[in-house]
Amino acid sequence: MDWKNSLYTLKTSNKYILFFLVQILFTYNVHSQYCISSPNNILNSQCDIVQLVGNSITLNKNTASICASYSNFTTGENIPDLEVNSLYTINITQGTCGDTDNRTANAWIDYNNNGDFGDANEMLGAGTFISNTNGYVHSYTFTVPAGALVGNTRMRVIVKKGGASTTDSCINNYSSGETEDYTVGIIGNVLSTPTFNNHIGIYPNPTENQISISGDSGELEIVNIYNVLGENVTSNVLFVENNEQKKILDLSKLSSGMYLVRTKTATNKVYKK
Ligand SMILES: [Ca+2]
Ligand SMILES: [Ca+2]
Repeated sequence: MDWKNSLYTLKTSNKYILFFLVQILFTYNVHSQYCISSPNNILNSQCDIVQLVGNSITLNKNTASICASYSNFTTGENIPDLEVNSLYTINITQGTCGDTDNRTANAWIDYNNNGDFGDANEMLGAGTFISNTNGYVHSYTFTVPAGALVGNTRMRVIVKKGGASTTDSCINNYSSGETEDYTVGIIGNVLSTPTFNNHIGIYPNPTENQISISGDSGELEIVNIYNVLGENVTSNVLFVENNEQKKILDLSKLSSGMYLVRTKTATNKVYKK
C-alpha cells in the first residue's frame, strides 16, 4: 500500500535526519570545546596590543582603550599566515585599567587543531617575565612545528597580574588580567610544497633584473619572493608596477641564483642571472 510505504519512508528519513543532527552537534562540540579562561577582575592588568607578523598578513590588534576580561577576536581580524618550520615573533603589550602591578603574559597556538593548547610546542613563550611597566612588550619568538595542521586554527593570549608564571592556557577566575582569542592560518612550507598555476605568467625567466608576473587579480593578491633557504626576501624587491593583474618586480638587490615566487595558491621558480 502506498500510505504504508510513505509512512516507512518518513520514519526512515526521520532516522537519517536525527542521525545527521547528532553528527552536526557532535562536530560542533568537537571544534568549540576550547577551555574557558577569564579573570575575576579587569582592573590591574590588561592586554593592550597583540602583534604577529605573518608571511604576508600582519595581526596588529590594539585594544588599549577597552577594559575587558575576555575578548573573542577569532573572526573579523587579520589572520596572520604562518609557515611550517618558519620563525615568527609575537609581541604582547601590557596595559592596565587600574594600578601598575607586576604582570606576565603568554600565548598559545592549537597547532594540531584538536580544541586545546596542551600539545607539544603549543605554548609559545615561557610566561615568566614580570614587569610593572605599562607599555612593556612581552616578546616571544617561536617556530611553527613540522607537524602543524595546514589551515586556520586558534591562538590564545593571556596577560595577568601577579608573580606566578602564566603557563596555563585554561587559567580561570584569575586575579586581574585579560584573555584574548584569535585565529591564525598555518600554511605549508614553500620549499617542500611547490605548486603550479597555469594562469600565472612570469617572464623573462631567467632574468637579469626585472620580472613581469601576470595572472588573475585573486591569485596576485599575495606575491612573496623566497630564497632557497626559505627566507622571505620580498622586502628587498621593488614593485615597479603593482596592478591587480600584473606586477613588475625589480630583483636587482638580490644576488644571482634561484628564487621562489609564491602567489596565493602557486609557487614558481625564477632564476636570476
Ligand atoms: Ca585587550
Ligand atoms: Ca592542540
